Amino acid sequence: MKRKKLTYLIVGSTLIVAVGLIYFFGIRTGKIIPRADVDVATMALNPASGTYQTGQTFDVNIVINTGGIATDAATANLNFDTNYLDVVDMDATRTGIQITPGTIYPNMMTNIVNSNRITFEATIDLNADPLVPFTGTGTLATIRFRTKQAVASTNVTFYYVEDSRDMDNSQIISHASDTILYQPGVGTYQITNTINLSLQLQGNVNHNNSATGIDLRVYQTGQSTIIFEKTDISTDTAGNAQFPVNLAAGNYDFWLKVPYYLAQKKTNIAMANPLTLAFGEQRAGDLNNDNQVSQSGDYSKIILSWRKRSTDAGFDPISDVNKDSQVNMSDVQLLLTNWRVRGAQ
Ligand SMILES: [Ca+2]
Ligand SMILES: [Ca+2]
Ligand SMILES: [Ca+2]
Repeated sequence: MKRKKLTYLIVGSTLIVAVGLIYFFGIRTGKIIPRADVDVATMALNPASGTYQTGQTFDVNIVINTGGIATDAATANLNFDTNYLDVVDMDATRTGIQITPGTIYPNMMTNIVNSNRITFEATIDLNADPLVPFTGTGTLATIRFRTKQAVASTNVTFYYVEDSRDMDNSQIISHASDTILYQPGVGTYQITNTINLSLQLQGNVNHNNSATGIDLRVYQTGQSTIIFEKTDISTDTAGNAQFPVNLAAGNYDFWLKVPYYLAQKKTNIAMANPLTLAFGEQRAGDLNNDNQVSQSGDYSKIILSWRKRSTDAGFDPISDVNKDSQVNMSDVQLLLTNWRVRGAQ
């Protein structure tokens, strides 16, 4: 039994050494392609994310990393959403839309944008002798996008089926003629519009139109469902505020409530970039923020701080309706200009 075991051991070891030697010399003579040619290369978009204004252009590089493997060719097939993005033609001498070639594969084979599909294919210089493969990281090509309308996110994706040599596929081909691309990356981009908002605070004797905690609600025109809301808007002393929104092209109603003032609404406003929303004078006196000026909660609040100055204990700045640092008849008079008025719903 012992002898039998020893025989097995010797035969087994010999086989392992033999296979190892065959494999080693196979690689040396080029008859065996090393298994290093697995799917290790990457293709990605740089930048892979970003926020851009409507109507703006931005460049995205298609970046290849061969994973240390010598390569001869690469094909990128990308899809994008034509509702939000266009590709800018970078070659006026050729019909159709072209992107900008990189330099890592100098022999461009295909460069065309059809509808929502970008196809770019290039190889190493096939006339070179010997051939010079590309190894490393570099830009295959650069896409210039132009944004069309605002959206929270829109994707640019590589069409990719592992190991498929189909022309529609994204691939990197090694010098040993293997497909070596591993799952490529996705680009995700946000497109925004800028709103330039302005307002004045009624009766403010200091002409200081700073307001904080302003609530802006946006509806599709004529609808009652809030599709966008921002509750933390602050204006500067001139009453101006600027902020981005993700509102697609279309018409909207804008409802605005400055704390302690009656709400206002602007209806059927076409989206633009930038969009100017001049709300004008905000009517004072809604001291309890129920969007109407009345006895309970508004007038009654003024009485609690009656004749107090800002330096007095118990002075309530909200009751100082005209912002002159004291609560008196002037505040009541200003409040009475909006007596029983309700703000926009
Ligand atoms: Ca062209
Ligand atoms: Ca009120
Ligand atoms: Ca006052």
